Amino acid sequence: MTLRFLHLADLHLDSPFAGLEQSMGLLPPRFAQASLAALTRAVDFAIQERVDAVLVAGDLYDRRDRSLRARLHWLGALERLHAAGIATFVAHGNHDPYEPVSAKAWPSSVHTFGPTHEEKVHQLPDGRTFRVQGVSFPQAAVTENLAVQFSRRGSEPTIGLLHCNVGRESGHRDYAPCTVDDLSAARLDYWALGHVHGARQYPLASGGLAAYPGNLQGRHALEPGPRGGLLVTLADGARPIATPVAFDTVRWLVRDVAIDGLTSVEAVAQALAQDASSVVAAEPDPERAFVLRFELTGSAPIVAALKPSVLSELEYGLTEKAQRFVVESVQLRAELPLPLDRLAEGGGLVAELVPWAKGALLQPRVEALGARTELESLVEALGRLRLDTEFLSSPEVIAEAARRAVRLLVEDPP
Ligand SMILES: [Mn+2]
Repeated sequence: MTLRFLHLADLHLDSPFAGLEQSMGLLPPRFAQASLAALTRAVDFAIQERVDAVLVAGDLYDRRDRSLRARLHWLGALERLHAAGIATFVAHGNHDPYEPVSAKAWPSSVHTFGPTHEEKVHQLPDGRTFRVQGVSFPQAAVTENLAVQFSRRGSEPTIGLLHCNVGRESGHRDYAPCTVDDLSAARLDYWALGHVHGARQYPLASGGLAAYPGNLQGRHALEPGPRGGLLVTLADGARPIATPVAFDTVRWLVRDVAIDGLTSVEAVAQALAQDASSVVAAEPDPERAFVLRFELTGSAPIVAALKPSVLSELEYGLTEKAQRFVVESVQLRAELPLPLDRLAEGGGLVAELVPWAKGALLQPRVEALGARTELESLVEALGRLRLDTEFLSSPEVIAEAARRAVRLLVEDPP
């Protein structure tokens, strides 16, 4: 017997984009409606693929007040699935803790898990049967391990639906913490997880699979790249297969643009416009738009002209004309070049420091600084400059110290 599910989590419906508040008025409506449009795409996919069920592992809504627009859009999605004969299973998370009233308007094909763990045995029209266990967050902050409440109760394929933090991932609130071993011990076939916004898959020692699909639609620059759900196939005697499917209608990307060799702000603007065009041109889906964060890298004298106000102008200039992309920000990571070789000609301490400075500036990882003798001579050189050397505990710190030492020498030669 084979079953196919669409697994979604962290829809955060009607979530505003972070970092675009200033330019929201300039944006085409698709940017403000991205999270809702992504849900529409997920439902289109579920219907087209004729999946056996849709599993939703919490954080349907972004805010506790559950905007009416989000609720109506969610209801519309459920009604379409219902009309297509597809059951939906829902467990709530920390952004949308369980409220009995919320599910009242939903169609009868929606199975909502309450704040007490339970199992639902579900039979499809053709007689195939599977079990879904789940539990919803009763309030936002759940500190107990909910995974230990789950365990296999029958031979039918069994799925666990849970919003939780596996392995206590940092960057996410440590709610319903549990371990991969806890998940394996329950001997379920598949764990449909929610909470962690990056996609993760954990093959379990029990033979099962636990997975986070990641969120349905990226919401800021730290959620870049494709976002969507998992198409899960459960077949007898095999580990489940979970295949990512992108549903995001607006994709966040962080773009590195090297400005070495560019000699004017206009040239920088052109480089950014060109990079944005290449992103759009490489996207096969004409409906997908982008939010870009540019990071200017490299080393060029033009850095001196790239003041914060100029960076904002670059940002707005690009966004104004955009239909398929907008710019969240233009960030300066590039450095002013230092006249190192000329400095070295002078000999003495400066010449001694130049190779270090080059290493620090040209090799960000500073592998060259790992060698012991070189390290000692740098510390000695810095000591002669009367810089505090006690804190030189890592290659990165040494690189930064070398950079400062060189700046000092440039500004105030010995
Ligand atoms: Mn979430």
